[in-house]
Amino acid sequence: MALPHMEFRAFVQALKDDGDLVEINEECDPNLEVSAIIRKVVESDERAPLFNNLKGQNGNGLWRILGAPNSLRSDKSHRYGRLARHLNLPPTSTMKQILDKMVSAKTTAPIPPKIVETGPCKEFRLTPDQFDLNQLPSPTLHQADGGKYIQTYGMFIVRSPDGKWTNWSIARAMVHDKNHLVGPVVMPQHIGVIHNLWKEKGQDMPYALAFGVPPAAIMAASMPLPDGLTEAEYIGSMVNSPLELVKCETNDLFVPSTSEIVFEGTCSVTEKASEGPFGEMHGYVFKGNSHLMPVYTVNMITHRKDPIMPVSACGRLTDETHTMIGPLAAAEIGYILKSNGLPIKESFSPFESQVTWVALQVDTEKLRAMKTTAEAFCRQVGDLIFRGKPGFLIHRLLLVGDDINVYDFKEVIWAFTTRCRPVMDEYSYEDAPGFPLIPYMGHGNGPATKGGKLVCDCLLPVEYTTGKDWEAADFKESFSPELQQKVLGRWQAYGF
Ligand code: 4VP
Repeated sequence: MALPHMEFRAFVQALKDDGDLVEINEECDPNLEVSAIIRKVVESDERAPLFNNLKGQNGNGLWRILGAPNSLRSDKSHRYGRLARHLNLPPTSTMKQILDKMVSAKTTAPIPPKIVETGPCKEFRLTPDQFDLNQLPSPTLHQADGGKYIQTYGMFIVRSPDGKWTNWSIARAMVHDKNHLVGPVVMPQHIGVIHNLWKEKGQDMPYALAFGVPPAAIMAASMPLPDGLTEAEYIGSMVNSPLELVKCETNDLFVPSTSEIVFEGTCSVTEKASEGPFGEMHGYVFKGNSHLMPVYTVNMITHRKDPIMPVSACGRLTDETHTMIGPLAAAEIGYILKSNGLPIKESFSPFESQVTWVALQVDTEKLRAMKTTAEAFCRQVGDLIFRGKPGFLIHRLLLVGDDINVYDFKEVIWAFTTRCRPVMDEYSYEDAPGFPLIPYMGHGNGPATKGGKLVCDCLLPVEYTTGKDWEAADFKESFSPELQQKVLGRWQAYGF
């Protein structure tokens, strides 16, 4: 078996070996019961549940379900162990080590995938007369959802009509009828960009939807990489070996050979159906909130033996929409700023902001050497990020000094509340594209798709000129190292 980051089945085994899996052999109902369990799991950083016995499985089951595939662990020393296992990193890795790995492929040569003749994903093959998506254990994830959200952690594979760009991404989709899905295919997401290219040609867009793909692949599929970049090659470079892909049965797309389940078909450029509502990443499901979205026809399903369908029951903290979407956007944002010569050291999206913020740690020595002004610097940052796709989901960029660890929300919120003067130190972007899924956008007072964005300057003016002129009123900065050592050395003797 391949290493866990290269094969989903090996990843599930790695979680088991780590003591990070609960195998549930009792029958569970994919209609809400499975999701209620996953929700309890992610809200308490519990071990990932593997549902081996889904109601309706006998005869119609087809798949098992792995819930919470990339959520947090409660053991602080392995907090990001599930993310680390996606990338072949030690389970004790820090978020910085994980994000550094994700951007490592920026500076190495792309490694194209290797095409193989066949693979485990071809073990079983079902034509439309042999399946009914409504009869299969497609999960209902929140009671107000508009359908069965079968697609929350699978990877869509689409290609531009000229064949030059193959995009891998996650986008949600629900069951429409026995052989159709429906889901948002929207700008500026790359699946929306490529769908528009097919629409211009007047042809439906071929797609593959691969569930249980190599974990390294799903990480890259969740990162807002540049337009035109083919994720498969980026991942090859990131893991330093080519990914093995096999051709679909009914179109010319290629899927990871070890995928658990593959749907193949076309996404219509003309036919739409009602989609939503769906309990989303910000923690809400707005009742009755449905929209017309493109319909996907499923022409073929292939799968492994006893396949495992990964499911993200997203909502309130902390699930895959937080552990992946925010940090991976932050990594890309940090990379863009650095490669434009700006003195940014670290970049992270605090979960506590429901991943609507990105905190940027500034190298203030380099900032001072720039001899810039607060306004000019903040505008440089905002213009680069809020006008581009990687900043689409983010509504607040916080600039903080070197003394603030951006991976620690307690530090970020301290800097924000004490150093950023409301209004005067905030630079607004009312014309930038906005993320309609955030409740204050889509269900707020202003336009749903525009504005509501700020750069918040949490640097005090001296940090731009002469440097920090304060000491934190805390244990680390307000007492000499000798006194700190003395206190720590005698801590138990004091009676603590
Ligand atoms: C349109 C983007 C988008 C991003 C994350 C998510 O959970 C839903 C939609």
